[in-house]
Amino acid sequence: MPEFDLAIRGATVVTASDTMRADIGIRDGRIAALAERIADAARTIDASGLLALPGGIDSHVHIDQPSGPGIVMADDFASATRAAAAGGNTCVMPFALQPRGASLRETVDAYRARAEGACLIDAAIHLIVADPTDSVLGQELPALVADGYTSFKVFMTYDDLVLNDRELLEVFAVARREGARVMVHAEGYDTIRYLSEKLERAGETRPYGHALSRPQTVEREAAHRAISHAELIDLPIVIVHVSGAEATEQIAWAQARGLRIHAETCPQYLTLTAEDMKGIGDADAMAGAKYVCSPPLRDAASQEAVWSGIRRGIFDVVSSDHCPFRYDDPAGKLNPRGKTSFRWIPNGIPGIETRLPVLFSEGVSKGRISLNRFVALTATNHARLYGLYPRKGSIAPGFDADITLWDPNRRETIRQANLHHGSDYTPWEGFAVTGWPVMTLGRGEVIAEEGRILGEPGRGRILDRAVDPSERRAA
Ligand code: DUC
Ligand code: ZN
Ligand code: ZN
Repeated sequence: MPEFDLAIRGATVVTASDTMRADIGIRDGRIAALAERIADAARTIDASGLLALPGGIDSHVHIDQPSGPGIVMADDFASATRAAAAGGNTCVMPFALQPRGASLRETVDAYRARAEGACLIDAAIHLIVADPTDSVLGQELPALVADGYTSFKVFMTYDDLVLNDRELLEVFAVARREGARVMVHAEGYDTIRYLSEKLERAGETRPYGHALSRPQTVEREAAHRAISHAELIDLPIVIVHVSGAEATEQIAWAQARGLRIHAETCPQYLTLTAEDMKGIGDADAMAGAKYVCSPPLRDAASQEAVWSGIRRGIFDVVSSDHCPFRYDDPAGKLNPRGKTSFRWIPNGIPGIETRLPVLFSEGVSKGRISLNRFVALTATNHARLYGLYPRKGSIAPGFDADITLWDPNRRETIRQANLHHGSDYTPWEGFAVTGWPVMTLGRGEVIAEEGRILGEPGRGRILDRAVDPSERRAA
């Protein structure tokens, strides 16, 4: 009887801290050994010339999420997790969004039921707290945290989601008491409304108006406010999808004060700009809608500021913020109201399958970040921030055998035709990359190889998490 179910031989194993030539022995879906040479296995994969990376963890994705009247998200759990696996990921973290007036418990139960049996890779569910009533704060949230939903997102904008300052403080206080992780969408509601209405009155309704309605001051002010609230409550928070220089500056300032402010950015803020929203050179005046996301894309100077923040350790994670809508679809970007004003174009872009190649190519291949930092930004830190470590996020004995075999030299061009998501476009159409996922293994099973999906839909597990007891403190 061979000692291992599977051996991966000849790869260069990369973790957040080390790079080593080692064989990987896998038993019962877990990494059982890491050694120069391991014993016999029932099956062997020759990975000579490839990197073995911890499978990507994408801790910020939107899947099958309610998106407003008449608007339908382009991915369900099956298509999103297929695309994720093809792009080298082994775990995603989508959001159960509480509609105002609804019970958080019922919301997450219904959302989880849609995920169960549909996912190709593992998933852990965050909550979105949109209606922090007394019973949500006093009963539902503490019980849900105890049940393994240990992270939630709050919004500082959007009619149906915005929390006022008092509500933010109340949610932060519950998170502190329960040891939960809070993610903050930092953009100021009133300023966006003021600017949007002013732009519309002036006839600026193009998709590009979206960028003008949410300048960096809007994100900077909200980031500062969230940081101040977090300081007051003494709660570490994650400021998500940081788009530009000004919010980055606020976070650097907070961290220099010794505050535990974590930060996430996304490949779109490193590679695309607001100019893309003008649809220049495109016969279709609405083409800029493909790039409408929030916070909006910025400029080249901001890209540099965010890269600098990544290099200086200000950012913990790079997520996709995959929020997919179809473009040429009345239930997507080109919905009837969206054609009348940027205000009605659903916010979000697809990126679950392209996150790793884009970041690897622009980061590692271009010499901006090390291989180890890439692993930290795309897997290890996600697991650490959201309670999946030491089950996921590294390659070491005891971890789930979630591994991506990566060709660092492979040149590819990103094409919608080759992607697996439900959207009908990619913002990175024609984008050339160096570095590509060759094979994705989830808990020791090959689930994607060279763009082909091999694993059975429904094999992915919905993961519960536990809080770190040291994070639980009296309010
Ligand atoms: N926030 C997100 O996190 N994703 C898409 C749109 C948004 O506002
Ligand atoms: Zn957001
Ligand atoms: Zn998002």
